[in-house]
Amino acid sequence: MADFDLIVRGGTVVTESGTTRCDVGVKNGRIEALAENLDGNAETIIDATGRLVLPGGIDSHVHLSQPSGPGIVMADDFESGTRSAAFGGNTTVLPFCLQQKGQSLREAVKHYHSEAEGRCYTDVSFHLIISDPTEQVLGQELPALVKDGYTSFKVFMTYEDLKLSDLELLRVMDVARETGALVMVHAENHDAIRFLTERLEREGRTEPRHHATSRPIAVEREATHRAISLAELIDVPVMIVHVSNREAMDEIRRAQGKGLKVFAETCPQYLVLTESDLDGLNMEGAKYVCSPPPRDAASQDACWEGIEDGTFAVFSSDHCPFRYEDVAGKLAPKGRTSFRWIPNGIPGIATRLPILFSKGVGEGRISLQTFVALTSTNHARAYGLYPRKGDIALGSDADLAIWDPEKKVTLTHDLLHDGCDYTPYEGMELTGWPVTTIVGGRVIVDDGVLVAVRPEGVHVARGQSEYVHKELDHGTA
Ligand code: DUC
Ligand code: ZN
Ligand code: ZN
Repeated sequence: MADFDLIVRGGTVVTESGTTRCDVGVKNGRIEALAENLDGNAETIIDATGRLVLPGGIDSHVHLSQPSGPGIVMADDFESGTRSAAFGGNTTVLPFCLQQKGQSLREAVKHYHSEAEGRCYTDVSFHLIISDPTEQVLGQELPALVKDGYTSFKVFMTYEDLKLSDLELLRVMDVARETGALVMVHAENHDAIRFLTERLEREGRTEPRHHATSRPIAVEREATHRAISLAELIDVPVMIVHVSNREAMDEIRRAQGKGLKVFAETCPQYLVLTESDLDGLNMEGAKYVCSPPPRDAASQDACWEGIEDGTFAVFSSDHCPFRYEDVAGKLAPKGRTSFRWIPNGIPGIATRLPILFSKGVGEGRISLQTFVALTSTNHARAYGLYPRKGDIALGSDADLAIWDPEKKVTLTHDLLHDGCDYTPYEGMELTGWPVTTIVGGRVIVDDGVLVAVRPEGVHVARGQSEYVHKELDHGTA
């Protein structure tokens, strides 16, 4: 009988804390041995000479199979979304389970599980989106769901059907404090966006690029400040998601400097896209409509600075895919009448890691260790998956991404294997690519080919976020 199910030989293993030449022995889905020259045989041996062996990417901010308005269909379900995730070097993704107004949270959770069951190539674990914080939800459902391993929830400060009032935000934060959950905040001021949108529409300025005009930096900065202040009142940690610019970062840094448990996420679109991408002729700009919108070159620089100095704990995709050439997607008829009806979100589940690797590690902005922390380990720590995930350590799940650090790739949509029909990053030249993705010891993608026979990823119940009790050393990098 073989000693191991799988051995990855000859690679350079990178974790958040170091880089070593090391073989990895896997048995029953876990890492069972780490040694410079591992004795023993295995059913499968992968030669990783000249390659990097990293903890598989964890993308803690993705949207799959989410309802997105009448007639609109999200481009990825759990099968296509997690398949694409695996092509991009990810082994776990954290999608959202969205409570519709009037719906019980437990019902929503059941529904998303039924959508995901048997369809995931990577492992998954749900966050909750609280849109209707009734007494029943706050008093009973949320505490019970946190106990069951749904230990993080997202709240929105904008969108008609999702936004919570300050009072409701405080109530949800209070439950998070009581239960030890982590609150994720979408920080944009709803009334300000509504006012600006109505004014733009009255002026006939309805093209896709005015999506960005209707959500300027002040809208995000104000809401970020308010979310932090509310969290301070409750004394609860928060994660400000998809931060796009320096002014919002200044709010976050000020809070961090005061010792508040304020954590932050940014995404590839804020590093490599700008508002001018929304200027495309006809409806082309719709391909880049997401919220907050991409800003300008100075904002990109600011976000890079935040990545380098540890202001950002996590780097996620905010994958929220809609097909372009599709009346159920970006070219929905109503979207032609005003930017406000263009489905809001862009794909990025497969491109997150290669973009940060090439532009961050390759161009000398961050170390490999910081790359691993920002794309895997910190997600595991922030969302209660560590040390089962996010590390290459004895006993951890054998979730690995093997990278060819020299591979030159011109991004094209064909490489991504998602349900979308475009990538906002078409034509981008990158160096470094995840060539093999292994989930729980099973090879899922190898050399551009899906080799998994069937989707066998599982839902993972999570423990408490390490960040809830984190002693503040905001240099997470
Ligand atoms: N917020 C997200 O997190 N994703 C897509 C759209 C949005 O507003
Ligand atoms: Zn959001
Ligand atoms: Zn999102």
